[in-house]
Amino acid sequence: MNLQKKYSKTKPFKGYKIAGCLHVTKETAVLIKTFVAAGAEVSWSGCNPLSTNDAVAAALAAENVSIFAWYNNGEDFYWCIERTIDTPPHLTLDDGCDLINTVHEKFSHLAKNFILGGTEETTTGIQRLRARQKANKLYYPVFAVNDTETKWDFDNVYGTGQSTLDGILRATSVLLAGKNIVIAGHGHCGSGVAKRAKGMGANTICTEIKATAAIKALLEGHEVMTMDEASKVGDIFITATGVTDIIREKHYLNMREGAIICNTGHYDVEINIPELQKISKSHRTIRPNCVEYILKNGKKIYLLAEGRLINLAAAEGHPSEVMDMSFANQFMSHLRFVEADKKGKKLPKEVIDLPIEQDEFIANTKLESMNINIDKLTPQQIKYIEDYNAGT
Ligand code: RBV
Repeated sequence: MNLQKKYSKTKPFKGYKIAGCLHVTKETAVLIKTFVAAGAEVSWSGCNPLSTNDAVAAALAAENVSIFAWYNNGEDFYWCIERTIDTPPHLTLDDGCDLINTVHEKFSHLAKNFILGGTEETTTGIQRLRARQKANKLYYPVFAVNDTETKWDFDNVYGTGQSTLDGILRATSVLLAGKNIVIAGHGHCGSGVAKRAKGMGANTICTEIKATAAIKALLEGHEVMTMDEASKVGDIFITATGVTDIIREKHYLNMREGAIICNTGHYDVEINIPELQKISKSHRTIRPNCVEYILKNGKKIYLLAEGRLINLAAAEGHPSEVMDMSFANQFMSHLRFVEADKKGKKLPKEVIDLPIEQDEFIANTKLESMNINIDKLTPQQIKYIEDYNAGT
């Protein structure tokens, strides 16, 4: 809101078109309205078939925002994205790389000759972009919004931690206390989910492939084991890895009666659903976002939100108190492209990390908005820090 107020006066985005591909939620609506207030022409699609809040999409459309998104738009998902580039954008804003990929693969002339730059919101998207860069197939500069301190230390940890449990509760209404909750992946997102699940009284079990992440999980008080072992004891399974086939046939066969499975990673690949279907004799929806599978051996397993990100499919995504910092990073990053363009400067065609000054500005603005003061270093303290000879 602070940025919206400030830049609605100067309108730095006047004459620039931004195409966005990010969950259409009430928080995203504030980001879109901020770009519009700052003079941008905006065209938007959702970045997941099950994450659009239709009321928000309708409200944006009523305000003349060009928006192509509705809940459960699976078949038309890429059609929606393509409509946002019918009028070529100067800038792209992604969450999970689907827009950048579409531009690069289908409209490469725009990627090579027209688009100034892009931003990426999420871990999985950054992973994809780094792979694209390594293959020499990245045609314009992209700011790694996900990798800023004011994004991944808050949105990924506390946002995912809370909204994932919120999604599970809305889809199942089960008691979390006393349950064995298995969290696959102990990165920013998985560690946030594990922390919150523990706080709700669950016995938390983490699975990992990275040794240091596994040690962190252990020292946070979680159990660590392989998915082969965890699949025998878990009551609720949550994947947060960004990797495919985390839960597959042999794990379903190990599971307890009534096990609940969901995913909070960006794509719906972490739970192997075709293998679950293959070993099941029937399935039925028993409440919104909760499908009961009856295996051929008679056991029941509950799959939530079709294996798509549970926090956005079954709940409302992360709350505004963390999205404000993520989206301030989005706004400030796009402003960098526009300012560079006005000066005739070109940025390298790479995935670019954002400078610490952006984090500091956003964090200070956030504290100000909460009326919280922090200390400042005294000149003596600065001198001490800079003194390489200071010792015992
Ligand atoms: N995310 N957006 C919301 N309320 O708009 N909630 C979560 C929202 C983003 C978050 O930044 C994360 O990186 C991404 O969704 C995963 O697709």
